[in-house]
Amino acid sequence: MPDTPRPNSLDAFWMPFTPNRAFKADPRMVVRAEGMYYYTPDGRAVLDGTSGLWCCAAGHNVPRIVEAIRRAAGELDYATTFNLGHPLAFEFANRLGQILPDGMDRIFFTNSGSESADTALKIALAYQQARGKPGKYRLIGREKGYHGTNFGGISVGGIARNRRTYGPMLAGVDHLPHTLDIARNAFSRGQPQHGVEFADALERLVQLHDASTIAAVIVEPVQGSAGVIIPPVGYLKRLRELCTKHDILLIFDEVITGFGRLGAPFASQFFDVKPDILTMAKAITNAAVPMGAVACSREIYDTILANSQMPIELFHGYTTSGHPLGCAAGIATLDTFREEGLFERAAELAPYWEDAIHSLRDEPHVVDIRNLGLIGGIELAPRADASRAGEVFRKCFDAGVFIRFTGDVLAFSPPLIVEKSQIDQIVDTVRSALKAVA
Ligand code: PXG
Repeated sequence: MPDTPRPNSLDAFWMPFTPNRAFKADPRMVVRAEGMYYYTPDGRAVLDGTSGLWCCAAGHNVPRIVEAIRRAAGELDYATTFNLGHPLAFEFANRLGQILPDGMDRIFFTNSGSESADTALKIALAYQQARGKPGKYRLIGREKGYHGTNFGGISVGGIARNRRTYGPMLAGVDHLPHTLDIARNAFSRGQPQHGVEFADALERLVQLHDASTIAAVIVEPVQGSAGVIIPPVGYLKRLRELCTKHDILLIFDEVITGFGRLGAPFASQFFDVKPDILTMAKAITNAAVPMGAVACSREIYDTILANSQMPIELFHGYTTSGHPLGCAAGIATLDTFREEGLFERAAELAPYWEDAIHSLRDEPHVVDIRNLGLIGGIELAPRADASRAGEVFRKCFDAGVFIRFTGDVLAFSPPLIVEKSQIDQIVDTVRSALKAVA
């Protein structure tokens, strides 16, 4: 006899990036959220120190966004955007163009950051073909890079455990070195001073492969998933200069840095470095509806359209590209950011956040603290058995604060609506947890 399905059984849902056996033996659940808080089934409030997963930048269940989704769902549940239009998709693309770096206002919609990464890589290749340089096919990523979990993203990505199970992946990929250098840069406040020369590794890849074979370089302006790695002073500018010098496209994966995380709309504006292609997801809808997007320079869009031999210029797209609910949520999210001045708020709070997180410097196990904008990372000394950071995460949750951990790093990205007192609560809770772990 098969098991009778029980609606509350934890067996069927194969949870992503989760130790399923351990979680299901000792689950943590939330059933509701509002503003800065999640609520557990027994009604306990848990302060969200990580915007869900770097995504609820305006806090949870923002009434304006919830209402926009309700309205859209009642009006037009779905329409394909293949050979058919609906106004919200055009409106949202136009609105995104207003906050993106100048001239990067040609927008391709996806449903996630992973799809955005793969879409960006494909557009880069299509562009090189369209301009008569099909030999420029190589894609350059970076060690410790995270560009989602699809095959393009893991190929250019550099997190070993996300790659090793999945075979040879894309051919013609190489990697820049990562920029984490704790020996020289531990406890830097904001951008580390040492490491601009890591960008020069691109020169060596050009010598090895020749620029005539390289289509694009893709990097996260600030690396999140691999454990919060802040670019050294001057590094991104140097990378831009080298890409321009060698006629290589630069792709910024702004899935976590987009939408105010650093106190500017995008990291591109914060660092004053303009990529050719920029990917988004997560906070694009405040994560209330799954969505992603890729912004391209007009040069790229115009070149691909002008040189197409086929009526369809790019053979790529998703059934739910530009979904009405996502677009409605996205427009309401942009309205919320603007009316509540959330990008400015993030910039104002960043120094307080920096002081608060660096106050943990002398706590047990802490080997580095990294921060920029409203991002923070605390690296702990490794331990032979299970990760210390995982234990700190669980202790914090039990004490009413939700944070994120990855390997030995505690990661923080509070909603941009966070209050100073809530920053204090996050830091005090982490402090107690650090003292309590062996
Ligand atoms: N690019 C970057 C830079 C990301 O951070 C993705 C792409 C993929 O997005 P989707 O929507 O396909 O998940 C991400 C996702 C973490 C963590 O450890 C970060 C992400 C995902 C899961 C965990 O902080 N970012």
